[in-house]
Amino acid sequence: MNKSLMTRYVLFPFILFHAMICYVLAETTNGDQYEDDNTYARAHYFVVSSPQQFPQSHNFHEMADVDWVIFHGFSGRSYDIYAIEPGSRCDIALELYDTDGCSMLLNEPVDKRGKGMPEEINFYFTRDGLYHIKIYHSDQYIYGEDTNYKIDIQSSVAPFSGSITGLITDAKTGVRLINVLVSSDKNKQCHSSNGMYQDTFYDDLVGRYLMYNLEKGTTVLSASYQNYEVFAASIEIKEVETIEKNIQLIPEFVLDLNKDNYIGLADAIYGLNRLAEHKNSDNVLDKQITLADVMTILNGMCH
Ligand SMILES: [Ca+2]
Ligand SMILES: [Ca+2]
Ligand SMILES: [Ca+2]
Ligand SMILES: [Ca+2]
Repeated sequence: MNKSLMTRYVLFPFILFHAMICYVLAETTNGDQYEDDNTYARAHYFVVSSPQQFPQSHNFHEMADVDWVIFHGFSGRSYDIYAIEPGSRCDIALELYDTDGCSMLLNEPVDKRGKGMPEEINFYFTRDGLYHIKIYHSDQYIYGEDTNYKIDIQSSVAPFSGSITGLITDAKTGVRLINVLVSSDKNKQCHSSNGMYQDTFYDDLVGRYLMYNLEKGTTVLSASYQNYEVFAASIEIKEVETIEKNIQLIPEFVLDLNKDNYIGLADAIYGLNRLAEHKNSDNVLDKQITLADVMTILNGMCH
């Protein structure tokens, strides 16, 4: 075997294997995807009772790491908050806070079990609002490997009306859009959040809308915003469930590539022709036309 073959068949798998080991180790000691969430205003939003919302995976990556999660709780409903699937070194403590993020709703933290064991809170709300969960290790000096856990929140099985929630973003830039009017054909209305809730700014609320107390059945949901195409979709509302529907609004005119005051297939074809003329260069002369623009137009037509 010559030297280059040696490199290919022996050295390369060896390097790959070590890279994988390093990756796995780094994964367990890096902050989870919701960091930095060490204060209640940095909490991430959990959609309760949605089939699309999976338990959120967290860990304690550094000494005294604290994780916060927020969710909408409705009056007259009971909620189960679970910290599950803890790693072998993970001893979870849970606290539940009121809508102000500062007043604890329980007399003491919930920490009934030890390492590698789940914890849970059951709570009945008498007021609608945004509630806060604080999660931390019962021993602040333990962190890193095997301190992973998941958070799940479920509402009790009693029948209640459905909700729709989601993020509203600019289809071209992905930026979250605030104060977008969302309405249903059953006379419900709401606006996407500007992030403010009870005098506190929450990053993760920006662009989120929530429409609740919806009747079972088909609802036509629409969203409109200045300088954007009107969005409309038919949604099947079920009891008990929260439907997650993210809305991507298409900027008007920006995508009217052939300038005929209408966005449609002609613009997609125009865009593709221009890209072909310029050998698929991303920057077409006076205006930037990209393949992403063409995809956005085609996507918009599919809705
Ligand atoms: Ca964490
Ligand atoms: Ca944290
Ligand atoms: Ca515990
Ligand atoms: Ca056009």
